[in-house]
Amino acid sequence: MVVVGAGFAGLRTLHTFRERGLDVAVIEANAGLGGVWYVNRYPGARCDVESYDYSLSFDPDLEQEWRWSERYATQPEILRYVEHVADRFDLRRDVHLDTRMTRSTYDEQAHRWHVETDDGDWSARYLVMATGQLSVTKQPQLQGQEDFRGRILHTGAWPHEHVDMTGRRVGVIGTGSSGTQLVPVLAEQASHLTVFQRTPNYSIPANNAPITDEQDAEVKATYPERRERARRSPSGLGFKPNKQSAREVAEDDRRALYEQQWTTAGFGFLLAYYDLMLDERANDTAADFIRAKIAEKVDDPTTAERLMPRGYPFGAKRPPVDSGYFETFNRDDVDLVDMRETPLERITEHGIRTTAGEVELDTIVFATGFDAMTGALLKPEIVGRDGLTLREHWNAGPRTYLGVGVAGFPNLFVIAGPGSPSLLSNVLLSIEAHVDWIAGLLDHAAEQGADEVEASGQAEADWVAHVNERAEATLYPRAASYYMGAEVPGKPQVFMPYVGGVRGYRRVLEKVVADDYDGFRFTGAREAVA
Ligand code: NA7
Repeated sequence: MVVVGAGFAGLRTLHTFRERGLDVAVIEANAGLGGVWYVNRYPGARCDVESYDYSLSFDPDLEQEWRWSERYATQPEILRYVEHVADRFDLRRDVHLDTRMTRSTYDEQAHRWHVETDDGDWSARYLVMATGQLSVTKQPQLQGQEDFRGRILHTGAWPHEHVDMTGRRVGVIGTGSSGTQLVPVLAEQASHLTVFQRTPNYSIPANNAPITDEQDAEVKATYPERRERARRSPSGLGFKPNKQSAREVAEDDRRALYEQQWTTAGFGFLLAYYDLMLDERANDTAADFIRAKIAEKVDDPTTAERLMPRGYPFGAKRPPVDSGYFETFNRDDVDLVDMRETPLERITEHGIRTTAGEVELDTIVFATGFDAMTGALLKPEIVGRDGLTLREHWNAGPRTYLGVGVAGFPNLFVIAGPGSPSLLSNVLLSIEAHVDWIAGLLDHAAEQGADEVEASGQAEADWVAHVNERAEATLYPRAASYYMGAEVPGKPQVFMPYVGGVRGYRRVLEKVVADDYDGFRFTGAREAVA
């Protein structure tokens, strides 16, 4: 088996399949392990899922021995955890760093993948794409960029050496999760910070805090229950959905619940009422609450107004979970430029020019995000049956069966791919669920004497229709988001993740198993066996 990517998904795949006796090689383009956590080294980078949940669940000893220091772990701490996991399970010996897959071709006679890299070729029965959902950075090509005399950085490709921002005038373009995490920390370092905002965001406070020994002991005493709660929750975060509608409760009660969620729940605020992502008027109540919070936090009313998201539902773009983002705009050395009022005209030699004039800068940081979900899958060329490339197959948007398999691409599996809950969930839990499920699928193939497993075209078409139908019943498609493919000009606009939730999705997977992996075709070396 060749696995592409040595982040959490690739390492978990390696461990699981090696334990089952397969020869597994992981190829990784970066010089180190960790995937997104290897490259997103910008100041302030941290996870927006709680540490105890954003961790691997397959080994109880690992759970017990690792000590998280904060409720939301920083990037360096997560990377240390990845390194620990790699050492603990002796994973490094099968990881080939600094190796990029350039092309993979399916051999229909041999039922094998021929994998080409920039450091030699591989042949494997199975090809697993564990390339992540947010790993290809979106690098804007702004007019005049090449004229800028200072330094341009991207949050998702942050330099490994220390970047000293002391005394620098810094401009940040982008106010998604990365920008929102970066801004308060950069403001402490830079002599002056200017934030260029295109779309305001409904950011929720993280309420981050150190983890005490008592808290750690408490979680560790009941870890299996916590994991089970997460698996049974729609988000994979363990939050129990509130069965009430936001519209059916008295205003005071609603405000009290929002207030409580606001100060405790982080991402779980989105689940305060079951219909926040289903009903526009229910959603408005949460959006109004957040706008009022922004007004409370930001002293200058004009700046507060500019920071308030409007015109798209709360949650339809992934909400950032911040630590002091809005409050940062109360500093004298931080400015907000609203690019809707004063659009960016060009990058100049000395900074950024908008219609309101030039802002002089020493450093520009692009916090402009990623070519989400499909970027890394379509970067190399993947050639399936009859010479069809994945790019051709997906020219109108990604098509998968269950987010795992692709018709016409036998023995190719995607971990947490488009069509799975992936980015709408605790992705670590979704990754582990996929790896274990694929293990069961390949066991079934072995029992059948099959060496070729392929999603059928009909199963794929039905799943794509189901994913779209479920998304259309929600408010998710009502924003220009990366869920929709709206983040990259020219990308097909299709809703990519499955909105049915972790729990609902698990039921689907269980049903497919109960129906003898319905939707997959199992073929032996010579003949179809099922
Ligand atoms: P996001 O969430 O995609 O945010 C990117 C931000 O950059 C967003 O505010 C964009 O505005 C802005 N952007 C993108 N391109 C441009 C250009 N050309 N000009 C101006 N502004 C631009 O990426 P993040 O890295 O913050 O977060 C990704 C995920 O990482 C996050 O959801 C978590 O899961 C962790 P827009 O909204 O498109 O108007």
